[in-house]
Amino acid sequence: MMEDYLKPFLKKGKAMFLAYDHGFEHGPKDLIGKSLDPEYILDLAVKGGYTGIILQKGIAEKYYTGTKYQRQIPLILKINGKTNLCSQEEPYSAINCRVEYAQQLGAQAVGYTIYLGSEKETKMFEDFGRIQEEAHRLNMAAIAWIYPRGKAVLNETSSEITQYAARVGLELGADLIKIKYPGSEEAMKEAIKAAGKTKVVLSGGPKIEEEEFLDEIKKVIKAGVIGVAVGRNVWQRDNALEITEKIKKIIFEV
Ligand code: FBP
Repeated sequence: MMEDYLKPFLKKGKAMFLAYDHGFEHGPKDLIGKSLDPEYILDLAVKGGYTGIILQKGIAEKYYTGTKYQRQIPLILKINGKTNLCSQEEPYSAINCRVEYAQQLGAQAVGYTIYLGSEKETKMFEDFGRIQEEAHRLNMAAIAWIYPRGKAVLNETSSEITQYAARVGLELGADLIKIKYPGSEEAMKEAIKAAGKTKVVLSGGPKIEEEEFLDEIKKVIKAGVIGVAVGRNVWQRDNALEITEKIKKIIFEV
């Protein structure tokens, strides 16, 4: 029987997550202006009505667990991570937190990045295999970021490879996958088909023009994603709350 592990994170069956693990993945250079402060981001997530916040362990421990935020917004704890300082040719992102500890910190889901096509993909499949079973044992959702990457991957966002990523997410037992925009509504539709009963959210990407970004969200929602997990396109702007309202309208008012 399939449990509804995603329930705490959905509103009307839809998801709007604020991602904030970039200080680790890209360095503080991404955290422009006020976004360097985790409390600013948590306030934004609550005020904006996000249905989940994505944090790494240290930020959860110091700014979320046992605070008012824990009562206000559900947590997806990202349990692996890497910096962009080392070679990105065959990426692997190491686990830095146990699923059980994520639960102790108040998380109801864990997130794990798989670099599909990397020479180290087998290790990531093993990791995620264990993580998914442990998460479900603890009644938590297992969310996979699936990013095709490595020398064998010629185009990280082609329609074909995005469908492959989506299918691997289903076959590995992810409750939800976070994938990048494959360039069109049609391509996203195909990826969603390949994902079967595994739900799909859009991964935001680097900051682009507001109109272009909102248009991308409209297209993927039409294609059938249940929502978005965004970071830079929201909190790298001065009008973070305003753009949040626009995103919310697109996701929830269809
Ligand atoms: P964005 O909306 O800012 O793209 O965030 C999504 C995300 O997956 C983050 O969770 C992560 O830190 C980042 O993108 C990784 O990006 P990449 O590996 O493509 O550089």
